[in-house]
Amino acid sequence: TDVTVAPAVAETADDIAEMRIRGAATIADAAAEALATQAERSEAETPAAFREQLRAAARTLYETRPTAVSLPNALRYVLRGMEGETVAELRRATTARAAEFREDLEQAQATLGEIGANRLRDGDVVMTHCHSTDALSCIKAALEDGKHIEAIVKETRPRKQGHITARQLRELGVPVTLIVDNAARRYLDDADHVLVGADSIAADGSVINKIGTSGLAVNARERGVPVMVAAQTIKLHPDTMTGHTVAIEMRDEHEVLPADERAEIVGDATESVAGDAVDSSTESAADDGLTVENPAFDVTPPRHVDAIVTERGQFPPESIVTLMRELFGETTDEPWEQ
Ligand code: RUB
Repeated sequence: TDVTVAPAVAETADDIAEMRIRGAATIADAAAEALATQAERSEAETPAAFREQLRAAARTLYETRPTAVSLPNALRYVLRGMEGETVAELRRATTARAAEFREDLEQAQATLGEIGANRLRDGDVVMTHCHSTDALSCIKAALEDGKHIEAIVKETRPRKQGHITARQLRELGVPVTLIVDNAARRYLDDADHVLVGADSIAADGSVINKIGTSGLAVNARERGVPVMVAAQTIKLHPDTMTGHTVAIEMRDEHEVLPADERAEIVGDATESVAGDAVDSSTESAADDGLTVENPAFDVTPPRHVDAIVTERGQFPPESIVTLMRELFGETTDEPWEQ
């Protein structure tokens, strides 16, 4: 069935896909808000039509980016609250459920921050990767406890989310040293913790986060620097309990190598095909022998992680599955596929 979603939902989906809205927690919040908007603006005349619209909106949001499980977890949570006999009841229930989700998300991040702050001592230096609101919540709480914290912030190529982290830390008054990713091992000697967030956490305690996290964790282990992962339980990936792996998003190569820089390496592919019109969108597919890969995330195995900090407490990665079973049970469904 061809069900049109509210323009505001399509807009949010586009913002997520294009990373104007990014980071696992922020994506989850925006997705719940979009479902509430769909519910509010729905002109469905029957409960069945309303439900179908909400499911279509959820599918549109779900298809934006594959790695952060907070997105499907948010959609699942809101759709499960879609209960009622009339359109008015369904609308009320769905918007209330979305509001509840968003409040819980904010509360969980604050609670997680207080728990994580216990690991940070006065005067500690923290090395960050990418930009994680869960990780920043730990630093914020440590500052509120009166501790002095300094940060070494990895730039995080290709999208430079480290700049967002640096800005927000400076707003909190934290002294920041910004480094390129390649300098991380050298500066680990000055760090007391590596502190990162997560897009997904698998049942074996593997942490899926921004590309480069796993290499950083290996180097931190070698240097004896503990690795702390700040991740609300919304980051726990239920499908991994039954042996599924987490999809790693591959993003557009132009984030790594803009077209004009590519031309500097291999020449202008559009010129080399004499006389033929070359569609610029397939330009990179031209057989010039240069492949650019742009995976957005990687997997850090549990042995390189010291602790996963959630709003439900801190866990060694190997025991996170206990919490997952408690929160999700053994099975999950995808209500937007019904
Ligand atoms: C963001 C990223 C963040 C996690 C956690 O990647 O890897 O570390 O999403 O963030 P991208 P938060 O920039 O590609 O979305 O703690 O805010 O959920």
